[in-house]
Formats: sequence, structure tokens, C-alpha cells
Amino acid sequence: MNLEITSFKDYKRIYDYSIAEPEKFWEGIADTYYWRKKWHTVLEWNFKDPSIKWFQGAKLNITENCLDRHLEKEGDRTAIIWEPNDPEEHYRKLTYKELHFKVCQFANALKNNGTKKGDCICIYMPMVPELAIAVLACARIGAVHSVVFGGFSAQSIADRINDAQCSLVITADGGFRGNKDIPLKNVIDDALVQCHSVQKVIVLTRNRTPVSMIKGRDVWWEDEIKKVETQGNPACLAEEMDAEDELFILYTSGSTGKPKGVVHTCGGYMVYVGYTFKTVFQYQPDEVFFCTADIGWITGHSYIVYGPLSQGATTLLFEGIPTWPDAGRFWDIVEKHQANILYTAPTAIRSLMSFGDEPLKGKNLSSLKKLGSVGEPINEEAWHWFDEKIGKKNCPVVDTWWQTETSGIMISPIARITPTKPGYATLPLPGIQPCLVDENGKEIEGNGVSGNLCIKFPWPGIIRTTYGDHERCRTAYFATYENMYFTGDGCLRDEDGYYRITGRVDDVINVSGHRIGTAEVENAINMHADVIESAVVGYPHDIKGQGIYAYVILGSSIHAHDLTRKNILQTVSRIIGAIAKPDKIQFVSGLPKTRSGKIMRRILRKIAEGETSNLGDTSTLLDPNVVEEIKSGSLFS
Ligand code: 7RM
Repeated sequence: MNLEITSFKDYKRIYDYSIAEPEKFWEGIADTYYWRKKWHTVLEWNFKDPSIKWFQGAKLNITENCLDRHLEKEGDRTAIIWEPNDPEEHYRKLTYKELHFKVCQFANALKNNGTKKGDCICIYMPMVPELAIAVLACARIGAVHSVVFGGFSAQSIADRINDAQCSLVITADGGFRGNKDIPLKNVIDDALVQCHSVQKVIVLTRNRTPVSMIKGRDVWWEDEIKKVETQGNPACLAEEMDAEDELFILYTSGSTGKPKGVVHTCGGYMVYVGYTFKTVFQYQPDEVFFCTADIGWITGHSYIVYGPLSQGATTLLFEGIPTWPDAGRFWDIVEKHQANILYTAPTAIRSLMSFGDEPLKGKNLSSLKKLGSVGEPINEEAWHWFDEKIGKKNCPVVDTWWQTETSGIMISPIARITPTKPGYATLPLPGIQPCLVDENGKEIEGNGVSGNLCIKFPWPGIIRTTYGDHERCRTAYFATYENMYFTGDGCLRDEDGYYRITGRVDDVINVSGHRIGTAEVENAINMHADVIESAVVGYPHDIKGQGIYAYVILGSSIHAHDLTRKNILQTVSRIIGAIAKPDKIQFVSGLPKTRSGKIMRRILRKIAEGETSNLGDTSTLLDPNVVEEIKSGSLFS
């Protein structure tokens, strides 16, 4: 079976084949990679435990697929273009040969510092090539990486390091983001006070901010590379991994208190991210792929590092933010590096849209051929702006739906092949079997229906477990509906069978494409000494998609509202990170609770949305008066 998709007819034919013969289909995709040894069993699974094993018996190293296999014919091709935060600083380019060399060097440095196969390494770095090098060096020697986004607080890092018992941390002195300096090493020092598993910290020089180095624990990246050089053997043979050996852990928020460590494995992850990268973006040799995500999130793992590199692509890594030094930054980068594919988030699009047409003046965007969106539902206005002002109506826009747990894109148009529809992620990729279910877990068939989005059959990139707590993986994703993976998203399937994701149906808020659990924010707010209780909900926000709205009951300091507000925000920043700071705080004397003590979030959500008349059934409330008080208070906050 030829799996090449060159027309919508091909898509339909291959989709049908992938459902009828899933194992043969995935075997065909897996055959396009380099395996030290092939599998004896394509797939063994049950969603009950869950237990999902792809390509059992196979041996590989993902870095041989991302690096070594391109060297002979494409070694001089650019693997990474790095654009610094400050446009005045010089950009860097690394060929596949150079990247391979640096990954091997740093892999040896990790070994010199005691890292072995199976060890877990925490990476807390700015968006510089060394971040990709660190990730790949871990994969090279079979160490499991856990990248923590540079915006998380010391407490969040400590929780993640302790959960995975990381033995080593890779960081930098600091980083640049817009006009800010981020003191990464200082934050790590604060975190490590609570972490006893960490033996070594490797520190890259980036912004030359003064840091304190702890004797015996902290070493400089540059010194460790020099040691490897004097050892005289820069090669580092790739560790042979089983297909189901862990590749990485990435923490993500769920509806309960602490973030879950989503675990992905070597073989399935590689097969899935490479396949989806090539298919969705219809990547052609020589094209420059610009994904604006941070490697600290799954989008960066899959579509800055592993997906593009596994396909021998040129990936553009940008250190800064869309609005600094001005709102034309993305467009300058596109022009400077002749980017052909731009993959970004609705929140960035809406933010840039708000600056009007001025920042676009004089920018040559003619290199662009394809556009992509990810992270949250894209509203039609933003979709059209992206299509018209950036794509000049000449670039397909692919609205890609997927999750940290899925590894890669699941429902999305295939560029230039699937007819698009604004606001719609359109159709599942071949190999993906979505379905909609009602509250009773019954599948809703037919078109023109909506329900909760589930997936009926495994794909190679599906989550294997949540680190250290398999039961949590079962209850979060596989217990709500029998024999299905539950996504947590609501979804509509229109008359054409096209999917439109409507947003989370659980207690997760999507702020600028970042998942934040309401319970997590409540826990952080409740740490403030003056707070008795709090309830957090999401509300529509023009730029961020959703904003964070906190209802807070105070104890003693009820008259010092402004100061308390500031203190609460500071507490949330300390406990989670600035990304989780509520946009609005409303002080209340009570929360709407049922007789059994459950907070009725439905009501709080409506009030946060500005709806005060149609609150639905409030008869089960213990004290209906609190609703009146909250409603009147919301008018002033
Ligand atoms: C890739 C990523 C996952 C959640 C997911 C959705 C939302 C992501 C879209 C989307 C509508 C999209 N991973 N989401 N993409 N909603 N349309 N194209 O974002 O784990 O951080 O978030 O994001 O709610 O469940 S994630």
C-alpha cells in the first residue's frame, strides 16, 4: 500500500485502510525509520489497565533517526537556525554534522558527570540551541529528560524533580525574554534546597548574570565540553533502546491538584511525531519550519526538536517573544530566515492582530507557504486575519488539535489536501479513530452532533503512564468511558463530519494555550495566610483565550484589599509561576455550595463571564443569598 497522500481522495483511501488494517498501516509508517532491530509484535494493548505496547522487540535510538541517518547525504544541510531574543545579536546555524557533533560531545559530558541509561535529568533552560542539544544528548545515552518550562517557579521545579527523582539538572546562568532577564540558576538554587536526589548541576553561560556555584555540585557546561575535548574522543555511540523504554516525562496540569508526569516512549513517540510532522505540514526538502512554541511544552518537543529533525528538516528556534522589540518580530524573522512554514498559537495571533496592520508594513512574507495553529480553539476572526494578512490567502491554514498526552497532532487538515473551514480542526489523521460520547458513555453516531471527544483505538504516540502513579493515568484518561481514551475536550462534528473542538469539559483552564488546573491555582491561593477558601474558574479573554478568575474568602485582612490582592498574586507566582496568576480576584464572603459542600462552579463560571440573569437551577444551593452578593460584587471587580 502506498501511504503517500497527494490528494483528498488519497487521504480518504488511506484513512479507510488505516482503520481496517491499523497494524499494517503503522508498520508501513514505522518502516520509514532506522531501527537497530525490527519489532516482533506491532501492537499489544488494552485500555482497561491501561497497557499499550508498540513495536515490541524493536531496538533503536531516536537520535540516530534525528541525526546519524542524515549525515552521509544531508550532513551539510542546516538542522537548526537559531534566532536570538535581541535582533542585534548574531543568529546561529547548525548543520546536521555540527549538531551531531555537539550532541555527542555533551552526551559524553553527561556520562562524565555520572549519568547512566534510565536516569532522569531535569532541563530548565532558555530557548538556545544548547537546549535542543541537551534534550538530544539525554536521548543519546538513554537518560529520561524532564524539561521544565523557564516560566515555572522554584517550587514547581522542586515538585517535578522530586516526583521523578532527577539525578542531574541542566540549566543556564540566566536567559533573555523580551526586555527581561530571567535568573534561571538562582531559581534552580532555590528549588534544590528541597531536592535531595540531585547530584550535579550543569550550567550553560548565556546572560552572564552573576551566579553562585556550589562546590562539588555545580559545573559549567563550557568546562565540561573542554574536558571531553581533552579526552580526545568526541564520538558517542547511541545507547540501544527498547521501543517501549521511556524517552521523556513532561508534566502537565489536570483537573486535580498536582501536575501529572506524562510518559512517552522511544519507538512510538518517534514514529508518531515524524509521521505527523511530514503529513500535516507536507514538509518538502529545503523548507524552513518555524514553530514559535517553547521547548518546555509538548509542541516544542514534538515540532521544534524531534519531529522536524527525524525528517531531516530545517527547524527555526526563536529565543524571544512575539512583541519585542516590537510587534513585527515574527515577520522580521520570517523574512530574515525565509521561513516557509509558520506554526504558532491563537493567543499569539490575537495579540499581534491587536496591533493592527502597522507592524506588517514593509515586511516581505512571500517565503511563507503553509500556516499552522495549535494550543486552543482559534476564533474565526483570528483565523481569517492569519489567512489574509499573513498567508495572503495563498497558504493553507492547518488548525491542529492534539495534547501533551497524544505526543503529536491528531485531528487536523493536511496542508493543501484537506479543504479547510475556519474554526475547525477538520478530520482525523490516518490512524486516528475519534468518537463523540454522551454523559452516559454512549457513542453518538452520525453528523451534526456534539459530545465529549474520545479516541477508540491506540496510536503509537499515546501516553503510556503517568510517572510513578499508573492508577492516576487510568482514572484520568481510561476510566471515564469504557474502552476509550478520554481527551477532556468537548467537541462538535458538523454535517460534513468535520470536527470542531469547543474546549475543556473538566476543571482545566487554557490560558494562552497553557493548561492550568483550577485546583492547582486554588491550592496556591490558599497558601496565603489571609485566605480561608477560594474557587477558581476560567472566563473568556480577548487575547489569552481564557483568563483566570478567582473568588476568594478572606480572614483577618478584609480591609486591605489592594495589598492582599498583590500578595495573593505574588503567592501564586512563587508556588506555580507567573503564568498562573489570576487576571481577576473577587473577594467574597461565601461561595455557592450544594448541601453536600460542593462548590457550584457552573454558577461561578457564568458570573465570571458577565452573565448575571440566567444562572440556571440554583435550588440545590445551601445559601442562595451568596449568589446575589457575588453577582453584585462582580460588577465592581
Ligand atoms: C498541543 C497542546 C491540550 C489542550 C487540548 C485542548 C487544547 C490544543 C487545540 C486545542 C482547540 C486546537 N497540548 N487544544 N489544540 N483546542 N483547537 N487546535 O496544546 O496538552 O498543552 O493542551 O489544548 O483543550 O485538550 S496541551
